Amino acid sequence: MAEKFSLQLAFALIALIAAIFYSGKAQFVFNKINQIIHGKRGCSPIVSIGHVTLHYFGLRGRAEGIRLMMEDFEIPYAETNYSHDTWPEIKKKGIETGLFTFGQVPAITTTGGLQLVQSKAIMHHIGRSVGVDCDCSDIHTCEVLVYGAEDLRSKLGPVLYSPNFSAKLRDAHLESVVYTWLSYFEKLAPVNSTDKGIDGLYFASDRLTWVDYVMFDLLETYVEFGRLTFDGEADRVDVLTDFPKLSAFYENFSSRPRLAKYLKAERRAPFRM
Ligand SMILES: N[C@@H](CCC(=O)N[C@@H](CS)C(=O)NCC(=O)O)C(=O)O
Repeated sequence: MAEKFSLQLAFALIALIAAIFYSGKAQFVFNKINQIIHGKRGCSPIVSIGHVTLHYFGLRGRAEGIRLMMEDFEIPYAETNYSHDTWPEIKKKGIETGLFTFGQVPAITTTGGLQLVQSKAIMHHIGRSVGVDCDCSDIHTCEVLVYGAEDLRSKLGPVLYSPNFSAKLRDAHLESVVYTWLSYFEKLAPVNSTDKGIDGLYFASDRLTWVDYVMFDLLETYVEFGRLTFDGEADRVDVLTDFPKLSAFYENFSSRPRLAKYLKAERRAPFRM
C-alpha cells in the first residue's frame, strides 16, 4: 500500500515538474524557490558574504560604491589602503597570486574564501548576498544603467588624474561630457509612484536594488567633481541643478540613515588625493 502511494507521488511530482517546464514558467518557479530558501529577493540570491577585505587605495575612486553598500548593509569590512609607492610591488604580487585578475583594484577577499575584482561585479555580488539583486524580469534595465554608468565613469579618470588638471579642464569636461550624459540618465531616473504603492525613488524593480548604489555613487562622484575649488580659485558648480529627477533621487538616497552618517564621517576616504 505504502509502496503504491510512493509510486503515485513520484509520478505526480514528475508530471508537475514536466508541466512547469512545458508552461515556460520553470525559471520563475525555481527563482521563487531560490528566494524562499535564501529569504532574499532578486533574481539570483546567494548566502551572506561574511567579513570582507577591500583592496584599494586610500581614496574613494572605484571602491566607493562597494563601501556605500557595505556601510548601508552593515557588512563588516577592513581595508588595505595601498599607497602610490607600495602599489607596483603589490600589483606584481597580486597578479602572481591571481588576486588582481587584471592587475587592478578594487578587489575583495572574504572569510568565505571568495576573491573578486571589477567594482560593478563586486557590487552585484554584495547585492545578491543582501537581497537587493534586480528582479529577473528587469535584468536588462539594470545592465543598461550599470554599463551606461561605467561608460560615463571611464571618461573621468584621464581628466581628474591629468597632470594638467585645472578648473578650466573641469568645466570643459562638465560642458562637453558630463551634462550630456546626465541628461541621458535624467530620462531614466525614477519619479515618485506612491500611488502604485512604491515607497521611495528606485531605478529598477520598483524597490531598492544594487543599481541604486551604482547610480548614487556615480552622481556623488560628479557632485564632488563640481565642488572642487582649486585652492579657492574656482567656483563650486552644482552639477545636478538642471536635473530635477536625478537631484530628487540623490537627496532621497543620501538621507538613508546609515548612509547619511557614513557620508559625513571623518573616516571617509578623500575624493581626490
Ligand atoms: N573596470 C575596473 C577598473 C579598475 C581600475 O581602473 N582600477 C584602477 C584604480 S581606479 C587601478 O587599479 N589602477 C592601477 C593600475 O592599473 O595599475 C573596475 O571597475 O574595477
